[in-house]
Amino acid sequence: MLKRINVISLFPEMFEAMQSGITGRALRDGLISLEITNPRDFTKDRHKTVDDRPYGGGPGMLMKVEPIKEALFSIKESTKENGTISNEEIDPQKTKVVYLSPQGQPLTQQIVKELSDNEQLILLAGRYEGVDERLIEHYVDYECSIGDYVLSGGELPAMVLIDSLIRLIPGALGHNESAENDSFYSGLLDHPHYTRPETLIFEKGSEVSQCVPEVLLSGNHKKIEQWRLKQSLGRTWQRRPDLLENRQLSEQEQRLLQEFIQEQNGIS
Ligand code: 9WO
Repeated sequence: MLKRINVISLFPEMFEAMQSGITGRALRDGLISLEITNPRDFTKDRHKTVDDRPYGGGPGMLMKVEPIKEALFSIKESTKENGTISNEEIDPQKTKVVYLSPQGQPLTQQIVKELSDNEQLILLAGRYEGVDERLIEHYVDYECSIGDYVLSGGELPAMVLIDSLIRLIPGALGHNESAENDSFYSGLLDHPHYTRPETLIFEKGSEVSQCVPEVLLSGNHKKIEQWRLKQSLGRTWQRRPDLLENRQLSEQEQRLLQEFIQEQNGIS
């Protein structure tokens, strides 16, 4: 069970964004603690230097090794002394250091679940062109990517990971936001959603109007549940067929998907 998330970042202010919404409530309720450590606070020169030149030359800089090392040590020391906010101890065997980078393993809901089995995660958010490889080899347990694009640093990916981790903590979501209903919980994409009004007219004076699917107004909860599952299966088949390759479909699911495909052929 995850109790403490530490982040090593040169831009601690960015993590104030976590104080909003579901993550903010979970932090205020003390379900988990989030602390940011700035390597700049561990520099020893009067210019507080946090970058250094790469061996081999070329443009760009790397993060200076010493301040990251010191930041990591200080987190490990404070964990020994304090454990969590509620003074429970943290098992050092259940601590992982995670580096966010485009070279890492792709992040999935399954990986988020596995990472949430630790008691403490220390996330390293890189800047510039990254960190010295030996630092990764020696301290980092898991290197993880949130997608195939380059950003200016690991902070946003770290926040993506933190958000997905906090959603899994019991009590972090209200009854109306249960994790079981989340897209990907069942390995499928979400079904479409509708709210009031029952008929939407997008252009004034136009005949073109959009209605809510009949079944959702029927009050027949069994039928509604079946329709939603069918839509989930159909959309996954249309948009992300790769997700179905790694998932066995039950007899009912196969039948619903066949119906979806049939109905679809009727339309186009
Ligand atoms: C910057 C750069 C500039 C010139 C030539 C090569 C270069 N590579 C990089 C680079 O990859 N910078 C990274 C910036 C270093 C590690 C932190 N940064 C980062 C992390 N960008 N994107 C991520 C990231 C992390 C997780 N998932 C997706 C993207």
